[in-house]
Amino acid sequence: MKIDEIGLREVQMPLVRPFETSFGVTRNRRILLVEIHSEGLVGWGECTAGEHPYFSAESTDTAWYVLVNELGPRLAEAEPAHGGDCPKIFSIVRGHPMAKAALENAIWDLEAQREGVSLSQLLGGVKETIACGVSIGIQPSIPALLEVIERELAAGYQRIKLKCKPGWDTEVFEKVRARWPKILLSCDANSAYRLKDADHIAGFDKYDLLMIEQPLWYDDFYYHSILQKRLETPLCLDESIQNRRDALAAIEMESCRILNIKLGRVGGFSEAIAVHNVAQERGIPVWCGGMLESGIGRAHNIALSTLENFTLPGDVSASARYWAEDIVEPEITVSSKGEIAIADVPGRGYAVRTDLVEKLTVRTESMRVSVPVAAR
Ligand code: OSB
Ligand code: MG
Repeated sequence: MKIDEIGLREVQMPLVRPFETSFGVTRNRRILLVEIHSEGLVGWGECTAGEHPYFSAESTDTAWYVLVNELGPRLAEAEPAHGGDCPKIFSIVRGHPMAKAALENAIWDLEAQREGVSLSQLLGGVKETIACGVSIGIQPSIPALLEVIERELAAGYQRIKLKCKPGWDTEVFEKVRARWPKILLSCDANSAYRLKDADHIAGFDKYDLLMIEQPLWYDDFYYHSILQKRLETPLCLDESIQNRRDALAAIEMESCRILNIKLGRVGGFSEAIAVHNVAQERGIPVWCGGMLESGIGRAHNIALSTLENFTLPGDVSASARYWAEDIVEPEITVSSKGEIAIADVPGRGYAVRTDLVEKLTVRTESMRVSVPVAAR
């Protein structure tokens, strides 16, 4: 497709409540959005990099740099026919998967519109509704946490995930299980433990957790495989899995029994589908993770979650959990059964509120096709 313009912008969006993980607190999101104009259509993409390089090596500012100086010009010059062409176009650039995903996903978004099919259909999705869970940040106190869980269960969410870290784990699980013995409950440590904590983590088995997400180092398979042998509870890897090869290594080493797939972390839809497929072939269930996305990234997560092997509820929740006003319409809502219904319309299924986006924008850059990358 002929690309007329690639627009890059940073929007700043305050979260309705702070979100605390083992690596820090997020209050305001600085989100990069890309819009790709082609033959009268506009495809949108969201970069899920954090404000700081704490979840992974990328940040809003590293992504801006690599999008403007490397990825944007290469994509514009290459004129890809399909979203699936993007990984090859970007392959000279090492790393920066969240920056790559923003562009690749915008091309898929564009392609779905051009073909007149929903993004879910274009990806090979098979579901009409997807199952939703929530990720609940570390709270000031256990009573405060119980109140949040109460509210999320009343809203219909099918699975509760608790962020945890040393000092915010067993006592918390104990109180939550005492109140709700039967709910689907999991935890996510974002690499807050070390192998010397194995006995302590084995103590989590008592709480019948659906999974323990990324307890050890962010880039590890080997020590997770040792830990998994000592646990009844399945481990789930998030940070460690950057591509299909990682997924296969983790599965073969028995580092985990469940995979979290995030579009940004794996570099976009092509690699996300590849991870999904290899997990499915090996009988490993997957679910879609979240990165506190705006409605644009969320719409892409929803479409991805319609693939067959997304059999566990994802961290894909309603706009209102994050934003006073989301930048898409309709805003994303979750039914009282904890489901999001897939709209059978061309493209991503949620229109971008361009006036609001404009209001939230703090900087822009236009990457027009002019000089070939090789000649710059
Ligand atoms: O590890 O899944 C994670 C948010 C930011 C960074 C990492 C993670 C998360 C979440 C939130 O758990 C998921 C969401 O609701 O978007
Ligand atoms: Mg996680």
